Amino acid sequence: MSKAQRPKSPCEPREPTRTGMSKEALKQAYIDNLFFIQGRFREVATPHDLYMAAAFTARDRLLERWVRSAQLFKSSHARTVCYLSAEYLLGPHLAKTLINLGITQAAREAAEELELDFTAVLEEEEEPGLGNGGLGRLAACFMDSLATLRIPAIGYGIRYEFGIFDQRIEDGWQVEVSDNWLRNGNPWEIPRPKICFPVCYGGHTERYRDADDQWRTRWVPAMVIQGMAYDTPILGFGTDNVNLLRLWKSEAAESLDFQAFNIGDYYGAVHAKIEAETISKILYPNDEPEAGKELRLKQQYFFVSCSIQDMIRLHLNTVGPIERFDRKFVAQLNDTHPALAIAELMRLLLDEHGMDWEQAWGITHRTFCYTNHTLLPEALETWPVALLERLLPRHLEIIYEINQRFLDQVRIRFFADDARVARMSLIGEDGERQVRMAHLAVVGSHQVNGVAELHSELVRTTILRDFHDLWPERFTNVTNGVSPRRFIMVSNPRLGRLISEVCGNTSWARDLEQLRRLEEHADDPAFQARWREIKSAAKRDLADWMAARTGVDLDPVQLFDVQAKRIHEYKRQHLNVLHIIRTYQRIKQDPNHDLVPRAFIFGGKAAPGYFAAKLLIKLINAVAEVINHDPEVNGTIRVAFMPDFNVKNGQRLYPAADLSEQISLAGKEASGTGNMKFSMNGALTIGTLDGANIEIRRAVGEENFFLFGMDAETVAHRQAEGYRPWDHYHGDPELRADIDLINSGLFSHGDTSLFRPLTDQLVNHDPFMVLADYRAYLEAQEHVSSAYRDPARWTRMSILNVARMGHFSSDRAIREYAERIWAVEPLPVESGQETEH
Ligand code: CR6
Repeated sequence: MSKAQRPKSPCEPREPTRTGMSKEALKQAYIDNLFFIQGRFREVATPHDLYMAAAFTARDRLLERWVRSAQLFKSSHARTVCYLSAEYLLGPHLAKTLINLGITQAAREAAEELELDFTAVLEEEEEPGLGNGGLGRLAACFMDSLATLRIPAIGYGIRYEFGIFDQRIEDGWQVEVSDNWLRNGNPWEIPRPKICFPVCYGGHTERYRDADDQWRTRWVPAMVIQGMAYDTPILGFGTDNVNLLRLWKSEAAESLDFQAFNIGDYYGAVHAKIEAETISKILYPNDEPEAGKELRLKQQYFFVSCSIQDMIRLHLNTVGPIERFDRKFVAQLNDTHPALAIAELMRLLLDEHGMDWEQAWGITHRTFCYTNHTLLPEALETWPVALLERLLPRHLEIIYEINQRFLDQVRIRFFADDARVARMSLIGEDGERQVRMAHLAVVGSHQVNGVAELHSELVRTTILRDFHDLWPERFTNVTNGVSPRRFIMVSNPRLGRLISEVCGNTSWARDLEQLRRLEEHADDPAFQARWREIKSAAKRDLADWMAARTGVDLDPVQLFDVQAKRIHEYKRQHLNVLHIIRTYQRIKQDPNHDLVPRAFIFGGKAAPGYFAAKLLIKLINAVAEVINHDPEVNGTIRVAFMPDFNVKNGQRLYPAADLSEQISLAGKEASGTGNMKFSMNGALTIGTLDGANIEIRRAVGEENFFLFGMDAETVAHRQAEGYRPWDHYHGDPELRADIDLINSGLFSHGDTSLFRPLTDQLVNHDPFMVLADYRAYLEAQEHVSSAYRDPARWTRMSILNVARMGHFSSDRAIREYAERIWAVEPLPVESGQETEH
């Protein structure tokens, strides 16, 4: 009798079926979860039922570790990081959770024995799109790394009912479809009906004398709603540490409902409920002016108020007293969206806990840190004073007081410098009076960081220069990173397996510097052949997917040239299009022109209200239509637009890319993280000296990176002296021919006006200096082509790119935050059962 068949003796330790990690336990758990949670059995289960059963099976194992983590964190009084972010772009949970649990192989085998298509089960998951782009994805990578590094942390955010819209392409135009991601239920979250907090809006403030005869302020709000917690456990890789992502959903405060019902105002009660629920209804797309978006401000306050109240509750339940709050928690503001947390913590300490200003300010200031993610003036948040006064009158008073005390400091330090005082004030006085959220965030934080070296430098020397003059020690840099679990292991399992083979095991995935060991194989022809086969396989997968979704045939022999990121003028997708048009014209002029065959692949969403970006999508698709159907091109080049670029689709793109387009105007992209994801998957970069490109180039070696274009300093000079795109248009016949071809109507069925807004903007204004970098870009693309003609050379460069990307793990970034900014230590949870790690 084999070991598996032998009945267990009652004294032999049994593997718990509900949370066991063996294939047998997983099979049983799977069937149980299909039946006991969903009332389904194999014969009638839909693909979604099958996915849910798998998700519950993984979740049970998360919860078991979560309880152990929570108990340890509570008893040890560990210092905890609270990451405050309005966005989390998590991506699908299932595959990542299995990897982090170390049971991917066992789960696959269990599925096969149950005659399930494991890949189809994974595909069934709809991702939570609770973010716009890089910033939200960064928050998700950071949550993954915090758990992997065993640092106690809570991520706080909003449980949007509708995340970022789904993108469809119709007649070449972007069409937005609402993202009803909760429609079929969310197996990864646990609702916490008992963890809810009141959130107030409107009304007025009153002065009164307290029991000790001290003057105090009280806020008499006009409206109260409540926020309820939904918790998602986040497990680290190769550890049993589980952290919490706590997202708030808005709802009507029950007492109010009943009150209205009692006095007979049934419709009023229903109305209040709808109004309350609206607050966490929808994620706002960025790249659109916030002006007048009152609901957005309500959202921001909603989630920070719930989060700060929750932190205080947790603190008082464990260590207390309130005076030691900042020893228990450090709170990171992910951009200025949560900056009202500073005023909210002050309010609670002053008005609810009776503290005096100095003490409350000391705690607040020691609690918060702020990350800036943009230099673009239109993305720097400000809120009209009048709106704050109406919605959050007490917070405005507090902001005024913070400002007054702060400006007194400025006046002492910089005597009689009124211009400086006006520049630094938390209140902008030009035009309608505005609260400058970045200034509030800097004044209320003890550390401020940018997200790449160049960006941090520009933060210090441009937008926050005055603040840097005052408090140089407050400013620092932490270059972004991405999770190698998500962006290698989950996205590119073939590459992951090869790396594990070279490194001997999977520990590289939490110690990414081990990728260096690939270097010794960079010139080995056999290894190179395997490397190329992995890339080709990913290209075939992508080609199949694209053919099925878009009808465009891509040939894996072509160089896959990919630009996938939000569509924005500063990212210069139009520069890429001009190169495509140039290539097309060369083919037309000389069909025998010896070209490296290329597939130009784009992906990205445009903000629904950003016309220029939407027109760019139309242009890409219009150019694709003409080129892909031109018999003279004969498939040498192809242009394709991947619809609905999100984490899941990104996972199809990164492994398949040969070339990564990182071509923003220098000084505009704070960091970029797509640049890291591509390079980690063996794509070479064509890029400017912008954001983290600079550090990536330094890491992988200048000879393994296709650099072009002006640097940030040159850009600043040229703009200062008066940049005239017109001169480039007239001075460069090829450039002129490319732009004229767009204007000719060739790509728009003869309509010569369709793309005029775009070409006129380029020729007359060109704020992102596309024309100035055009020629350098074409030259760099020539270098790309000649390198690609030499497969041994290209493969070597590709291997070296991956080998040298260790620095860009989000684990490294989190280690820097932990050591330099947060002063937190790992707290390992005792390991339970054996896994694949
Ligand atoms: N849009 C930056 O533009 C950066 C991420 C994360 C961005 C991008 O360069 O990599 O943040 N900024 O730091 C904002 O969202 C404000 C982004 O994603």
